[in-house]
Amino acid sequence: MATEQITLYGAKICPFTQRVEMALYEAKAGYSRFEVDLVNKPEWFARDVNPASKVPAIAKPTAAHKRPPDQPSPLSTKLTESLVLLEFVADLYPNSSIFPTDPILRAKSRFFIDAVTTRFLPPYMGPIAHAKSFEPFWDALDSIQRLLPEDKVFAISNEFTVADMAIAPFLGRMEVWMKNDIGAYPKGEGLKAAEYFFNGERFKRFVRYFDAIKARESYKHTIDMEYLRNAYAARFEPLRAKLQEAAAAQAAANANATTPTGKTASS
Ligand SMILES: N[C@@H](CCC(=O)N[C@@H](CS)C(=O)NCC(=O)O)C(=O)O
Repeated sequence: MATEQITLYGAKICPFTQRVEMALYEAKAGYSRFEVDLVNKPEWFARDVNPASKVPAIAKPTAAHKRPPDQPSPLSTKLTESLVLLEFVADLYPNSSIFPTDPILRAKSRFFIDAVTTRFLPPYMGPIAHAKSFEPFWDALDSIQRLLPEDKVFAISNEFTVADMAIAPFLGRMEVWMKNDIGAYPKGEGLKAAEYFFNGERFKRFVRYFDAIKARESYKHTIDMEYLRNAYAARFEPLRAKLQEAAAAQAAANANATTPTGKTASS
């Protein structure tokens, strides 16, 4: 199959894009990549690539429909949804070992990915985007940690598979916001969280797993920590300032409400 015709439409900020790009890299696929500016998307993107207007998306034109990435043929095949795309890449490259062939390991991969979607992702943005307590997030990490086999390097086996690619980009982004103390939460909370996660007792197995992920070339090649740091700071520092202002205003209002007014010492 002529896979060099694949175009991946993605965005550096987007963890779902990184999932798919890691798979393409691990499978040694030939592909071109088009960076979509999510704030100012090209007018043809929703029309000709993904009606949901989201990245990642893959275009796979036949020779007859081959065009430059910024002029995609409406007639070429378009596929979307990162988890669907992970399986698509695995199907295109059956010898790549990114998706196990053993039925039990395939089922385990799917189970792990389901846990990432249903347990890990829901509380994932709570602390950084909404200044919510870290507790639900720690519990979610714990539930994933319990799935990691003690005697294997990765989530399912010693092979790096789609199961690992499903979670890796989110761990990378978590590392960026924690270690740089970026988030809607009060200053200092990110660093405390980083200390708790990376150096504490509770997540030792998880950290070992994350270290193995970080050693993969496919991970290093598809993540830009500096870019993420700047993008997150631009987005979440103003949010923190706004939340703190609101909290200060509320505290002042509460203080006024409890201060007796109109009373003098002689009255
Ligand atoms: N469920 C989708 C989620 C994709 C998604 O939410 N992508 C975001 C960027 S990370 C997006 O394109 N959002 C549209 C926008 O920002 O306008 C997947 O797994 O591919």
